[in-house]
Amino acid sequence: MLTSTRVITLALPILAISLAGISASPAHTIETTIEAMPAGLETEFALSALPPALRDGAAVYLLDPAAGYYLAQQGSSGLACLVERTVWEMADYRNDIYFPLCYDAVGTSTYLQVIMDAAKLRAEGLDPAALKAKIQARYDDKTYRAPDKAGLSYMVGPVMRTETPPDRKVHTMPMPHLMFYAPSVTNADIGALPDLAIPASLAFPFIDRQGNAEQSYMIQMIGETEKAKILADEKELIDALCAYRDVLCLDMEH
Ligand SMILES: [Cu+2]
Repeated sequence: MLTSTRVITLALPILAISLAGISASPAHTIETTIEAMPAGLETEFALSALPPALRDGAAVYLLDPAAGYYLAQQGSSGLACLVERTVWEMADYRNDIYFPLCYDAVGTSTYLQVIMDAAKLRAEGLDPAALKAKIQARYDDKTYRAPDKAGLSYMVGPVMRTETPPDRKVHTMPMPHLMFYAPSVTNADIGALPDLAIPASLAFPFIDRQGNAEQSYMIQMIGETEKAKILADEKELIDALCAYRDVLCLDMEH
């Protein structure tokens, strides 16, 4: 993820706009307060990150923006899912980041814990730069560690809105993929040559370093045929997300 200085750089323009009595267009207003999603929709969205056959056994965490994530549905398989709204390594609090993801048991006690702590620290009022520094410090002092065995995170849902290819800007798109834990592995290690602007270069495994070496993942995109099936099977959810908030519509560029 790229570090963004959006919050700081936009503070003055937003002030100037509001003084002039003109409301900024939604695309350019950076709201930092998160609104809770309807629980049913958030649950379905979170579980959409898993293949259908694995959903019944998964735990689901929902976000109370004022407090953090809470366990809404007990699981039995060790898998746990949520809709991530705060990306600590972005150092930017937006209210329009939404991506569902699930972790296996070792990922839940490590990476997912970091995601949940980030939401709680945001709720407690820590600013985004301080959040990033705090999470990194916890990795540095080994409070947080990468999982001690291999595993994966499922992100095979039909809709995600966060920084994505081709330009690491925020887009709403279907990009179903799997993320295998690969702490400290680099693209050079596996001979991969990903270029975010060239989709074909992302069709085979590459490393995405998400904030630090510990949070490096080997990404495997889901193929076009399977992706088309996911989009068809999840049409109801796709429509419900779009009806809920226009930034979540797949056919609109925001
Ligand atoms: Cu991912």
